[in-house]
Amino acid sequence: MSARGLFITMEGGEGVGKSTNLAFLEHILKQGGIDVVTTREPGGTHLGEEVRELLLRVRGEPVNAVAELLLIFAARAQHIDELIEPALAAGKWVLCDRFTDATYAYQSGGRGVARDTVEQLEKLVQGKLRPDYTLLFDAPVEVGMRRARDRGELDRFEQETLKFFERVRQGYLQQAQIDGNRYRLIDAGQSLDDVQKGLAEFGDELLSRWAMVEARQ
Ligand code: Z5A
Repeated sequence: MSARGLFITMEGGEGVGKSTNLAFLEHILKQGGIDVVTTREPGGTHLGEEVRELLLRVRGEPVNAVAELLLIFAARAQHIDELIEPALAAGKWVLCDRFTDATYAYQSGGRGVARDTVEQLEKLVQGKLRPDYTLLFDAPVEVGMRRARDRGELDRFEQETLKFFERVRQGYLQQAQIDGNRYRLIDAGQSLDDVQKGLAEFGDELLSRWAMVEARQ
């Protein structure tokens, strides 16, 4: 029987390089012989991708912060049940572009929803499921905003203000302090080469630890 897979999440403000580096880490792990599933939030399932479209679309009316929060957790419940848990149980590793740390950072830090409300939904929807590792890509807000804007049209979140993204950044850094062991803080303001050198070391470290776990099975 294979061991339960690892659940690794990539987090950070917009444009910090999560998606680019998720693909890079996936490549390293696959080369190391790991069966990897990549996914994202909101999204990852048909239902989740439909919710993502609802959340990101630019709308004429303001979106209530609790409505936004509940949509995010609705998509997450489906994602866990349909994709994340079955993959982990089958010994696959799941690399996820954003997860609940994003909810603490955006909905609590950014929008001002009480932390306690997010905690309650986290317990309800996830039970004991938490990421094994979280890579937090941190860069000055202007850096990420510039990279996102260089890509063209902005979605509903990307149209937020500098102040909003400053609160999001602080929300993430606060998360990393609360649960320090799980996080790897990555300076995403460095060149992509330097970011990926650090990421390659992290990948090698995980692969050696995994080899020990497998040897014990
Ligand atoms: N959201 C939420 O509010 N609550 C939640 O619980 C969850 C999500 C789960 C969609 O997420 C929105 O959902 C998100 C928050 C909300 N909105 N925001 N903002 P998303 O992950 O799709 O959105 P995103 O942050 O806008 O993703 P992104 O813009 O695709 O950013 P990224 O993945 O971090 O960056 P990237 O695409 O890898 O890189 C951006 C560009 O920079 C690209 O051209 C790269 O080649 C370049 N890049 C990357 N790294 C470097 C370095 N180091 N140097 C130079 N250039 C670089």
